[in-house]
Amino acid sequence: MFASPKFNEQPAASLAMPPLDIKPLEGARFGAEITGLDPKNITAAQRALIRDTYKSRHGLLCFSFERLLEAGELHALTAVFGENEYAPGLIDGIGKRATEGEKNLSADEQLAALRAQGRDPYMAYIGNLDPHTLAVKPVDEKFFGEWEWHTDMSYIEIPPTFSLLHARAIPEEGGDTGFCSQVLAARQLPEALRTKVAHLKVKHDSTYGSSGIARPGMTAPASPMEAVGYPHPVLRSIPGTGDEAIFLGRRTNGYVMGMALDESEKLLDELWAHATQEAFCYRHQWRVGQVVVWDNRMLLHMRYPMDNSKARLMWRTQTKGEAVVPAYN
Ligand SMILES: O=C(O)CCC(=O)C(=O)O
Ligand SMILES: [Fe+2]
Repeated sequence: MFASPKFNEQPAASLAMPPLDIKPLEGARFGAEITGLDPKNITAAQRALIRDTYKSRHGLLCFSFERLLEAGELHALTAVFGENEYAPGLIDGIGKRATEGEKNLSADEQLAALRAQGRDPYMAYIGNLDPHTLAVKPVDEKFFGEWEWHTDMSYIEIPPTFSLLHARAIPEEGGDTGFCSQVLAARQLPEALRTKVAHLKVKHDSTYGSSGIARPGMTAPASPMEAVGYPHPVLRSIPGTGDEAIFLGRRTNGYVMGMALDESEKLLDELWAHATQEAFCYRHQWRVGQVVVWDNRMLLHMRYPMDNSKARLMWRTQTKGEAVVPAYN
């Protein structure tokens, strides 16, 4: 079980800096809420404290701010966790396929084109408001429904480790974000199931975003076996903590490599039922201004439905990951 960390114990160096208030997230077996951070002036000692808290609280941190952040401030907070990764859907191969006119552009050329349009390639805007004018914009009805459990961008070889969501506009009700600890899920994996999956890989599909909307240039595969994605080990090891986590990506178009499709479907249903048990989950109700950071290696997340007459806008950044380490070779 997760030990309850002692939140009052701060390193001596912290006495010289503005104090951060750190407390466990209410109602969760993991996660901490941090207040008192000035994202324009993050000290080395605060950085170390944030990283320690993230580890002791198993990969989920909520920074509460009383105002909206500037893009540079969100990037400064992102830099505490790692190097920027491109937002999905902007660069070919990262949640996007080249359209006819764009074929053969290198990543650098695509980047230059985005910059020329004034687009920040590291920032994703997720919502039904125009990110610049804040005018309501038409979106697919699926946006308002339930978004499936997933880890971000796990259809690429080296998925981002951290994702940061910054709440710009949120409905009074609905649109919560769920998090589910895959470290807890791995600890409670029945032995027979562990033995069965220890050396297996699951392909994580890139066709659809988590709301079920097809990504730019993508069309439905004939079957999960043909889906475009990347195979990852079902059980991964997390460098730095030594923990093991279940790594499933998303259920839609998931495929256990080497199995007959019906066998794969059955095993995935069993794994998902285990991995998403209520006991491993926490449901976050947002306040405007908050930034929630999670470790995609340790946690699944999903979004609860919301009323289609309401507005919700998040900014999201993500950090470059490192090679996925299988728990068993
Ligand atoms: O908007 C949310 O609450 C979650 C969206 C999501 O899955 C993400 O930003 O990765
Ligand atoms: Fe996501």
